[in-house]
Amino acid sequence: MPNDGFSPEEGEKPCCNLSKKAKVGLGIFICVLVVATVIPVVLKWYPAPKHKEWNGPGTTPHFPEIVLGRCYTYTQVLRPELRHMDCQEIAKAFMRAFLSKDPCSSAEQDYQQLLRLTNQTIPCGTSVFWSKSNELAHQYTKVQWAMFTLEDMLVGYMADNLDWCGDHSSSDMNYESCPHWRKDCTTNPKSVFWDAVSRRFAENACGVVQVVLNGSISNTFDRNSTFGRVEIHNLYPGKVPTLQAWVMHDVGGVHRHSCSSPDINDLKLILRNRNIRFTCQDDYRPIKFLQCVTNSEHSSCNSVM
Ligand code: N1C
Repeated sequence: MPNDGFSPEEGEKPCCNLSKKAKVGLGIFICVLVVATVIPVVLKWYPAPKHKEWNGPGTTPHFPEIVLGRCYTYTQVLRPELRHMDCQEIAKAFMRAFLSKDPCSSAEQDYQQLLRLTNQTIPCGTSVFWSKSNELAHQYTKVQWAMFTLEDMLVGYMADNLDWCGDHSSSDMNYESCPHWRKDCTTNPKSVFWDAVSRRFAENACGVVQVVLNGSISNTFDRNSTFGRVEIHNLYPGKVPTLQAWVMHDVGGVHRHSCSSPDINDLKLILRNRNIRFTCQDDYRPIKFLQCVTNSEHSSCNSVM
């Protein structure tokens, strides 16, 4: 006889007019009900620690995976001479530098292990610095394969364009927000990182070094930029005889500053005091060529080609 859920099956006590299936179903229903009511109550009493809210963008989604992936891309594909580097350890050291820490008390010391693990030497005369000319400087080193910006080095390559921070009350990253360097604090994990790696990049430079500057903006040479505040002060005069500056102007853009501007003279004086020779050239042709690739019709590009 088909079980209609009401007629007791053979061998079952007649007390409950429920089939075995119905009882299991009821049991599951009660369990789900209990879990659904208990969990929210527990969470209300013991809420997960909420991250503090900051004014800067939060950690880039999938930050650990991106860092690890970039490390492998760099060491296995782009620069296989570095294939012996331990990307797992490098990525761990990166996380350890800022996780479970107050994101406004970051210190260069936190990145020492990462710096040690990513130590990389490049030939003398191949360092390229930049300020407010991020894209152009990297287009330049992309075609001049033997030249290196910091982002052409492993540590800079891993972190380029990413955001990250943690929180002292949690072992997770804060994906919601991170301290903004001006509105919250300068000693945040990202600013401290760029200062630390930029300092090392400058300290390790040797031979004639170059800097790509943006002559179309008001702060062509900015004493408060990473280049003006950190890098020029950490070049070793014994190792770096000359800094060559290329002051580039946007195609068809304004010429706010050129090599003869007082701002550039400022840079010259700082370097002279540090016993480093300074040379400067406006619209350096090899870089101007790159600008003209995408603006070939502009009249200022006629004389370049
Ligand atoms: O402050 P900047 O430029 O003068 O910094 C550029 C200078 C370069 O020579 C690099 O060696 O300092 C180094 N550097 C980076 O490589 C870098 N990559 C990404 C400094 N900052 C870097 N960033 C991010 O860009 C970082 O978040 C920092 O705050 C900006 C600085 O860019 P900028 O003002 O144009």
